[in-house]
Amino acid sequence: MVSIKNITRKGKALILAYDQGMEHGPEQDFDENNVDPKYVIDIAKESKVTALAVGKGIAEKYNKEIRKSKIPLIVKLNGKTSLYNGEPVSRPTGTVEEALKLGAKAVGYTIYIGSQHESEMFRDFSRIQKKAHENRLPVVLWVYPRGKSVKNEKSRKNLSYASRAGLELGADIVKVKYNGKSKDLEWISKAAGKTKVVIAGGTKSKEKEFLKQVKEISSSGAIGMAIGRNIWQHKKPIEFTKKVKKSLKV
Ligand code: FBP
Repeated sequence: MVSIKNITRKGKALILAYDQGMEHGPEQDFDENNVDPKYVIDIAKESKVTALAVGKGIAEKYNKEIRKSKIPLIVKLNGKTSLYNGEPVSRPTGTVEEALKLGAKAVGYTIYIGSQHESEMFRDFSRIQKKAHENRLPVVLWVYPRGKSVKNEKSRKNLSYASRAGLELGADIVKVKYNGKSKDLEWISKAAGKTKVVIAGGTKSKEKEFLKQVKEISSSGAIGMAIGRNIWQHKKPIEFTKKVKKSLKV
């Protein structure tokens, strides 16, 4: 089995996610500070998260800064923009060989289960997963139920379907959303079997509410979280990340 120890600490994970420039666009998520990848790499470094997830372009252009930070790198190998309006689909934008050259300790990939394009995404992902494992690289799979046929993206049924699909597709870690119900998360984590579960952060919420959720998540079967906006949109990201780490026991 491929080990996830390079992107976790004591079996726990706090991944700093920074692929929103592609997924949502700079106008929606960024300000004068966090539009600069260097600002976010510095947060990763100062707050000692267990890994930083970025797309190939940022991993390439900021490779010197990322390597200097010593934060384990996860290179996302697919992505799409929010300008696209059809049934959700995300196709490869990079390869495992490129990720290895950039010094990646894992690769990341997004799949929308339930989309009409699900089978294409499975086919693309199976090639990436195979290549990554041949090179002992773990795979983190963002699995989001989405598309015309998905009525509720955050139902227990669909979230556990996502975590289970991640296990069956060969992901080492699945990243899924939290629906606010810890009992559901216990089931979702169980459905993932030996594949570990991390939870996405979501849109920026009030600090107190967010930290309460982090506590629930850490005691409901997930090994941690992959957070973006709630950290790098925070006015004091390093102090805030310390609190998150404490609750996650990272
Ligand atoms: P956040 O913590 O900012 O929600 O990031 C998690 C994440 O999975 C990102 O990696 C990704 O860009 C984004 O959410 C996708 O969000 P969605 O497709 O739901 O808009």
